[in-house]
Amino acid sequence: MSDEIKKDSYSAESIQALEGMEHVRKRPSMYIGDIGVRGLHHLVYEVVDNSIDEAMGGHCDTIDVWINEDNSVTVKDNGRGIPVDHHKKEGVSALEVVMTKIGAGGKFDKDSYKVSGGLHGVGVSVVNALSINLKAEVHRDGKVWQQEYERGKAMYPVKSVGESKERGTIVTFKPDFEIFTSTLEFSYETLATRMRELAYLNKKLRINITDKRTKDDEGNFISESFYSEIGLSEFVQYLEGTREPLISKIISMEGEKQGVPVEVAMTYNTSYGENLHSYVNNINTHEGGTHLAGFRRGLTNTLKKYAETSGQLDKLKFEISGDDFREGLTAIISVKVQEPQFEGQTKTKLGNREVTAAVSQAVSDMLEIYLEENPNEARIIVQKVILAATARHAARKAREMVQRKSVMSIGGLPGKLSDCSNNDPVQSEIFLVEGDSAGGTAKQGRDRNFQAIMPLRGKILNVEKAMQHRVFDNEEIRNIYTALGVSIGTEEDNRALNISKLRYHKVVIMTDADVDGSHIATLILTFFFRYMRELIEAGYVYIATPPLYLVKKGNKREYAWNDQQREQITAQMGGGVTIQRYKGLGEMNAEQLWDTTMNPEFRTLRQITIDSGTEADRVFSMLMGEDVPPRREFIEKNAIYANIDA
Ligand code: 0RA
Repeated sequence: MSDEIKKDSYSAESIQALEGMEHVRKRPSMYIGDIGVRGLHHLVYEVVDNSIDEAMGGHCDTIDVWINEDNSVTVKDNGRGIPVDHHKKEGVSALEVVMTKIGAGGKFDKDSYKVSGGLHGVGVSVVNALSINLKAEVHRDGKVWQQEYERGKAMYPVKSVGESKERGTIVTFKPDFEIFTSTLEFSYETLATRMRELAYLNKKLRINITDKRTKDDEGNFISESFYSEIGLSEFVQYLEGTREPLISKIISMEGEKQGVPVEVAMTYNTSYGENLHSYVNNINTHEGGTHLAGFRRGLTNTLKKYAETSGQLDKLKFEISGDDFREGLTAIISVKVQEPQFEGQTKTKLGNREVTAAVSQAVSDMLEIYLEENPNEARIIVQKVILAATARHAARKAREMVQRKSVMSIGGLPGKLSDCSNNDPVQSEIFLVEGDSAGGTAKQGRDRNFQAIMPLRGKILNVEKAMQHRVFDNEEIRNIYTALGVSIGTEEDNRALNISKLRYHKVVIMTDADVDGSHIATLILTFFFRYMRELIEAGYVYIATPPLYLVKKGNKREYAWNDQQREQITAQMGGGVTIQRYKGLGEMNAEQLWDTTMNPEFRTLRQITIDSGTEADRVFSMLMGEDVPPRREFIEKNAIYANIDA
């Protein structure tokens, strides 16, 4: 009798839990953003976040991540282990509550220091709901406890399956094919990049990642171990990569202001770009927010005051603007906020008002001391600021030219552009083609109704190495602005890009399928990344993929995009084939180019996405910066796409 009552209450609880879980399965995007590659990888971040919380509380120093052979993922930590004791209110074990109740998380643990993220922090139960199966294993109190679930439903109550002297939690889950219909394949690169980032953001925490699907030349699984003894300043060092430093040591500080823990690391290099990366509770806030505003304010105020009192500005004939203080700056700002409010289009903009003053004060305090103690570095930085202000003066004029030109762009399109007849941007495509001859072929092969062609002459300007006014002076680049219908805002609105008049929703980079072509594609991508990042973020930028081979036998012809396909086709045709290796787009005739690369029915376009802003930044600066050998090697090995996650 009492048994039955117990059973009833158990199932009543389960039903309640299930409702929440059903909602997750019905509207997964509400919980994890989307159900594509991004959402898929998000599941891993969610599980790892729980272990990170445990580490932030000082209970755990190692996290292991495995991508298993069957594309399931295992996350293990050496924390306290999720409690398995009976949860009075819910009537089941605490572990089951954490795993099956939406929003339960670790909330019943009031002692631990926890901060929840934007998209992250939805709870491991969400991962459970979206997994075809999940196994939780807890080592605690001398025992191994275990529970398994299918699509979020517990298969049995928590049971003890052995003894253990260790402590910790191991979660293995396999995403559900019913939910993730486009892909179930985890990218090692994507996960490793995030684990590296997390290791830098959480110093003294070791994070290991292993891909059990692939072995290296020596027969070992692909694997990396990330660990940072000092945290953010090592992260800045890593991001700086091959850039030429202006000052010898990275400036770093750590402190707490008004209850907000603030960590900053920064340095200056000889480039003209600004690389600010900000994090709230380990989440990259791409859209910035109040903490970034605080950093800017602290930096500008302190540097300005120092420069003025030092007398170095006395001969300057114009005002220094905020931008000038950030030219050649690389900085990471990491704050922890108890109840973060995330705003903006991608919910990656911090809204908490109180954070601005906290960060600004922390940065001012730190910088004041640094400048006093390091007069040589201080002088170098101020000189750089003055140089930036001078160049900005010149750049303004060049930019105003672009603005004027794009304003008159009706009828004023570049002469080299072969436009399409359709003027609905949603349906229109523009191909940026390497070289005039390939441009000619593309022009013949295209569907002129919705496809525009714009040939680009040879290697376009490397914007990574050029000062801003040179970029806006460059004819090819001005043509791209005008052809796309994109204009640049004024100094006052921070030069925000205006893409409301964008004339094509597909901007396709089409280059030869060789190293030179890769290099040119990288140059163009670098331009988009540095000057039209909004276009990439909106998903408008693509790379065309021309075939590498034409396999012929009699009147049979088939194209191959890689060596494996070529072998397959050769075998299918029964050998005795002629193989043509396309060295460039120019070797194809118009019809071939249409069939293989431009016809929406048969082509493959690779959409460019930015997985990790920090990593993309590092890769572009490495690819396009001063140091040539690593660039060549990287392009040859990866044909550029590997780390840009096309
Ligand atoms: C709440 C309480 C306690 C541990 C955890 C949560 C915990 C959760 C996760 C998720 C992944 N790994 C984890 N490790 C621990 C323990 C409270 C105690 O032992 O006093």
